[in-house]
Amino acid sequence: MKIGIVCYPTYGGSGVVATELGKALAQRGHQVHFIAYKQPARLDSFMSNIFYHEVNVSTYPLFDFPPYETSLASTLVDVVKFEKLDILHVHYAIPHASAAIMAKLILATEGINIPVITTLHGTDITLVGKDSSFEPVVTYSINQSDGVTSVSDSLKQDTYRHFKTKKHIEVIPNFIDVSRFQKQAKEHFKKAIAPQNEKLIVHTSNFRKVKRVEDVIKIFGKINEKIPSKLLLVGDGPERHHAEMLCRELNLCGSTLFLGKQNPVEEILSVCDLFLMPSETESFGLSALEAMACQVPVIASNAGGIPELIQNGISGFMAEVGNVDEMAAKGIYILENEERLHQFKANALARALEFDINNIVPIYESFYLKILSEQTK
Ligand code: GMT
Repeated sequence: MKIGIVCYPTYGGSGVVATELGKALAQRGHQVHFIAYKQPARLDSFMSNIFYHEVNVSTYPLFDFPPYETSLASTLVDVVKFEKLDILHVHYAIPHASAAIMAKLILATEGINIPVITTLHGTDITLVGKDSSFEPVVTYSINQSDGVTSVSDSLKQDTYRHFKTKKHIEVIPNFIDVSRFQKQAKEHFKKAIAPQNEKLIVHTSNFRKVKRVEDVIKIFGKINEKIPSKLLLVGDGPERHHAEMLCRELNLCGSTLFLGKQNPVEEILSVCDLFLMPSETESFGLSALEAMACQVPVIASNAGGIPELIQNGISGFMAEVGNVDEMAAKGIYILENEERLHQFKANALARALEFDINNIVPIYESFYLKILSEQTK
């Protein structure tokens, strides 16, 4: 198949999933064309059947807001026509789905039918998409897509709750290449940051409000009172400043390390003992899956699609959003007993293996074939 993939090129979850999917599809013999405003971060090695098309947005003094969606739609028309794509798969509804539908309508006037698949990732539905400034366009784009997928059942139900659509939504969960995460733990790194063999607790995110990074600090503070430990904060974003302030206030600066954006994150995760994800909501929680693939159990909120990933009391624990006492208590429970910690680590990896790339990519492939076969009916 010749597949066009539209995504955000940044380190965000939807861009990572889209890029890893494209790379895996190329490995399975498909020709993959990425269309984005910048080369996707994870598109870091050459493959003869992967192509990248940059969307250039013209500027003009009149434009306070460069019309990205228009440029994207025009690029899609061009790439679909010139490369003779079979299918367009767009990740994150805003503005990718509406741009793809616009391209589809334009191509139809020339007798070209391009099936569009939209994958809903989370905030495009739960936070941003349902806002009345976007809702009618997102609804229309979902309804006009030839196929729609969501990364969890929870996100599917959220979509039905917030949008006027009866469209079938296929749930295809996030995935990772578990083998990539099976790195040898970097013992010298661990020794340098935890010389007294302290437990290592980690959080990775884009430090946005939805991640509740201040809860991460509070949970860590409570765990640290009982179990000597260090907190590694990986990533960066608008809430970092507040997190730093709280560390100072709680006197935790000596045991907290702000590591900033790190790639590859698995080298850090593989020396850690516990992952904290107290988010307000997560449609899936890809970062928790990455931690689990490195044998790190997770303490998370019982929100969104998280219960579809974490088995409570087996690969980690969940508590209500904001219940930092409960989250800390469960963290202490896992960390205070070596045998128990070992078991949780093994369980985390076992659960992650269920979401291995080799199990999930064929589901996308079958979905493409289903959508293509419906076109010819
Ligand atoms: O808001 C983010 O966390 C980034 C966002 C994205 O689209 O880049 O992540 C969402 O998509 C990921 C991949 O499908 C999911 O694993 C994340 O749970 C989801 N984030 C939220 O729902 C908050």
